Amino acid sequence: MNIHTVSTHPFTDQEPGTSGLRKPVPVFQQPHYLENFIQSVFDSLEGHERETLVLGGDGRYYNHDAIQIILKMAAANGFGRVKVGHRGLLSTPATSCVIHKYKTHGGIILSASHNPGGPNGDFGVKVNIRNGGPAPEEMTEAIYARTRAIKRYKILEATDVELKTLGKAQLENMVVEVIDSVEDHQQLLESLFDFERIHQLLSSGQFRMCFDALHAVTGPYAHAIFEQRLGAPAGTVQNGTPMEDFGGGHPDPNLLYAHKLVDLLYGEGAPDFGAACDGDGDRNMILGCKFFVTPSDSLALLAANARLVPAYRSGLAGVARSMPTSQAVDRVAARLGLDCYATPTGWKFFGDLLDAGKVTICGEESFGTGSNHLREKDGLWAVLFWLNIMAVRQQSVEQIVREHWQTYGRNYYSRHDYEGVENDKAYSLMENLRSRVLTLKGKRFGPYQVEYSDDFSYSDPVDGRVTPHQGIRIGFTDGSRIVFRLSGTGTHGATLRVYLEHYESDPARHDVETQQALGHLIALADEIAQIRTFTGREKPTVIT
Ligand code: VG1
Ligand code: CO
Repeated sequence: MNIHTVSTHPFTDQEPGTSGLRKPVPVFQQPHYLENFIQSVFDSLEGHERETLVLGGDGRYYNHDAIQIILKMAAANGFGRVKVGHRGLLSTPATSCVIHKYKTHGGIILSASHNPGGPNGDFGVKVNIRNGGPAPEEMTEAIYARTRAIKRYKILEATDVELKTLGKAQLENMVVEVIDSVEDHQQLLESLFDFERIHQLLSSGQFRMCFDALHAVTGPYAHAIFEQRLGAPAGTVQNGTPMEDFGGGHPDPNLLYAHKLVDLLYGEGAPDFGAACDGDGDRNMILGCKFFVTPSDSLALLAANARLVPAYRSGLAGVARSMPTSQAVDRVAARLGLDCYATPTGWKFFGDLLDAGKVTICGEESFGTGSNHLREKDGLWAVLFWLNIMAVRQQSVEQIVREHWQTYGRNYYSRHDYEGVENDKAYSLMENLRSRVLTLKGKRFGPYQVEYSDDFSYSDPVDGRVTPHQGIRIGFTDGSRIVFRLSGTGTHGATLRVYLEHYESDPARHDVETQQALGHLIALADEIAQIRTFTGREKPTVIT
């Protein structure tokens, strides 16, 4: 066999963030950069000899080259088999599904998720473990430690593997199996939802839906599921062909970056339902006719309506949200008598709770929801969940949300992002907050009185592991809240995220524009954290 052991030197910047290692493409293209990281991953995946690895990505620029490198490294490192997505495509939830279904040793997802792609865009590598979920902190720390000590990596010298045809090929002693990217995931989704009822809804001619794949990985999945299987007319799926640069856009399903879909849903003759997913298919945005559903409300609503879906007919074990996600789902949990957990940001923290059977549904304010069907968030799952609810309730998105607010009250919610702030300025702002956070309790700011304020520290209820410094939270006596944290997925400078939440029980006050309803809190966030002074910014770059 033609295995080369290549000498290399560590790169100091290979610390995985909230969701894998993310860097601009030219960083990944440096000689040995990807190889060092992958060797460090393999070294941390104990007992992988002769085992199976799942491999795929969201199709962004460098996906193809990276897959060929990883295949040759897997063969040189003794893997028995790699299941690789057709043309190198596998969404994040589909990868999780394949890992779990075939009980493989783990998987690698090539994606920088919602970050833009192309030669000057971002690339990323996410590592998933046996349960199908993202590698937990212990493992990402072990990988990072390896990257700082690495001296050599192993790679096979061979010609590239052809990924355009399904089937098996041999790469020396390792089998490369090119699998259908959609089939396994589609089957799983079909086992959860009432596809017959959704089919009736989508083919009735009375209900119009538009799905925007943003030229990212969900295109093939959405064509197969909505149009071919569920009877929605051709054209329901837009931008359904994955492109290396996502057509020049951000594959980020929010009001700013999915603005074409938003314009359509707010325009003349708008469809009844609109949805979009992100680059790697784990996020979702839900829109009704002239109506936007915040992800936090969506999570609460799915939990409240879960019994309408076959898979969750007998109820939920519990629910979980990331700490900055609004407390709307807590209100549902309280009423239904369910446990509700608050975890740090990032899907890896839900894995233990799901594996232990403590929760069934979980979600994040960042347009991510999922359940115990997988160990990743799942964009299409959320879209199908909404369709299932609408098919049963025969109501519009807006009616369903408004009824929810009547029952539970409304948690006005928004996230303000300050992107590309100079690192030292962002760190100083957080340090300043941290030094004062414990002194804020009891203080009055206009109509608000601080009930609690801390730097969020999470104790995993399953393994007891403590993860400190997960965001500064300031809670007020009326249930309102401000949270500050720095992003762990950006690739240029620092991104400050400010999460704002205000609770309103009175239905007569459920129609205020969100930024207006949060106006006092927005001003207060600046007063407490001195955002303008520290960052030099007058306003956020992105408001979601
Ligand atoms: C962001 C979101 C977080 C999400 C993460 C990965 O992280 O806030 O909720 O889990 O992206 O999502 P951060 O550290 O930048 O706030 V994805 O769709 O990029 O895998
Ligand atoms: Co994503």
